[in-house]
Amino acid sequence: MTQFEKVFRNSALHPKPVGLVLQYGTAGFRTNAKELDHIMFRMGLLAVLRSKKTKATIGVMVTASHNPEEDNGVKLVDPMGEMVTPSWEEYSMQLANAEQDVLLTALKDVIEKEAISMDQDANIFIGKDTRPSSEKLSQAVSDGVMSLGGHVHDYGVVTTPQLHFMVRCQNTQGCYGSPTMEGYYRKLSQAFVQLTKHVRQSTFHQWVHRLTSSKHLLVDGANGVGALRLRDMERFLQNQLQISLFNDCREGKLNFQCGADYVKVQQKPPQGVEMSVGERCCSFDGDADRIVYYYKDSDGCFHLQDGDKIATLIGTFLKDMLTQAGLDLQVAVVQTAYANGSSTRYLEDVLKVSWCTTGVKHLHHAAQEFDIGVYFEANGHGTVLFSNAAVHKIEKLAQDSSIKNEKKRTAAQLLHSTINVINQAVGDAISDMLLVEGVLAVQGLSVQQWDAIYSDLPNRQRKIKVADRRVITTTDAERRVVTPPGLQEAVDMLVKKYPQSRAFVRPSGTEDIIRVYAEADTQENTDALAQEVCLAVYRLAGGVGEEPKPLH
Ligand code: 16G
Ligand code: MG
Repeated sequence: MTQFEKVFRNSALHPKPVGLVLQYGTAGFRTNAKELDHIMFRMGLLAVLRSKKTKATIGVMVTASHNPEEDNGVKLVDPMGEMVTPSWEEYSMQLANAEQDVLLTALKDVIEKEAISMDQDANIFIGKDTRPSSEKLSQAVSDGVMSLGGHVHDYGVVTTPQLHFMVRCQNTQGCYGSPTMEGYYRKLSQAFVQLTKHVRQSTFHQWVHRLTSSKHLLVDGANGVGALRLRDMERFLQNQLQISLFNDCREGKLNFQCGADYVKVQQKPPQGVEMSVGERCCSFDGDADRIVYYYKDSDGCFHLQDGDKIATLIGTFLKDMLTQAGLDLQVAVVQTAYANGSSTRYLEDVLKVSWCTTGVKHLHHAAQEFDIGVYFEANGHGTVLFSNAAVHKIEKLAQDSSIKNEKKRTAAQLLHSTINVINQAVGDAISDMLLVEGVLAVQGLSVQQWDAIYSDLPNRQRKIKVADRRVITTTDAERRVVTPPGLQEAVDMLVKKYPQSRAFVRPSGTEDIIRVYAEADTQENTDALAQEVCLAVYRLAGGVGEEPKPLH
């Protein structure tokens, strides 16, 4: 039987419902798990082609992140651990949506367009989250890979960033680390222990003072894979961090009233976490590639420390360390239009700020432009990228035993530990958490002091249904509308009415709606602005259903 005959035969075991069309969204296919069996098989096929094309290991992660438990999805991982290149998203849709009888034609078309040598070996790493449907769906990915003669290494239940890490380790022949779970835990925790070692040297008194409180962290695992894998990691952390883990999969439902998305969107603490006043808490999302921090003050008020606050903490720390180490490297923070205006104002005074379109793949790409690129979406997706030249300079300085200036030597070593604690393949809740904890400890900052670096402007996000969301096109990192005519002018007029205000409008990449964002000096003004912008969208971009109403 030829390879293609085998694919044809096996594809019948994972049939596509006739007429079903699915889109590769901002971060892969994602929908109700019942609709995904054929998609998984076909993504297995595509991963084999991508592996043959790049002559490298490719990853396939089965997860629907923060979506409800009954959904599922799939993300493809490119050789350096980044998300699959956008030109292949097209192919994934071609394969996903080909009816059963033309699947082979669609497959051969990709092979031809990309001039893929089918004699080349293919190696695929597979991971999955904790959803009940993930087991069967990841088996469908394996079937797809093996039908086309690829080798499978199944990592089982892992976080999305762990799978990205494995792919990067494998394709750098171990330079980035060892492609095993133990390799991941050891690399990150050793770097974290190194980071916190400097606390004792540099700020001994503060360290003693905070000995009990500063090491303690409450973690909401969203009842997902992040909780399981963080448990596994604890023993590697040598008591340098004491974790109280909640929503750890034992009772609650995945992402239900908990997790990073719930906390960010609802702006309130998750269910199931017992927070005391001033205690540092964080929430992961369902596949642990997002993190947000928060705490409760003595008046019982909830304070959210989202991706912007994390970027600010890390960006300014890196800048300080570079100055102390005397290294001439540029640090930039990449933000999207959702970044709170206060964070931008604060950051622009201290380092370079760059803008890009929503979605991790865009931020990652933009951050690669700099010696050190810190990127975070407000929703908690983010990481830090170091160019090869930056890694080289930092490593050289950290190992230079001739440096007599202790401050300089410590700064170089802290930078070196930062490189190793952060997962540069992709935003990683566990790795981001370790870096935040390390930076807070080194700088002797409490969660309140970190929060006080700047105060967020009140903000509001709304959704509007229109007949066709493609009528709205944007420019300038989605901060300005191009079409329909008149809409941007209307937004400009409205923004002028309120102090410190800003608003923008963009079509969602994950839902069939238009998103509206507004911020201003007070919550009242913010809500009034958001309402007026919603009305402008409704009137000028073909709103459907009832006119948007004020929220309160
Ligand atoms: C996806 C993206 C996230 C982005 C969001 C925007 C990844 C891994 N995830 O969840 O980065 O913020 O989409 O959704 O890229 P929207 O287009 O519906 O606003
Ligand atoms: Mg996620």
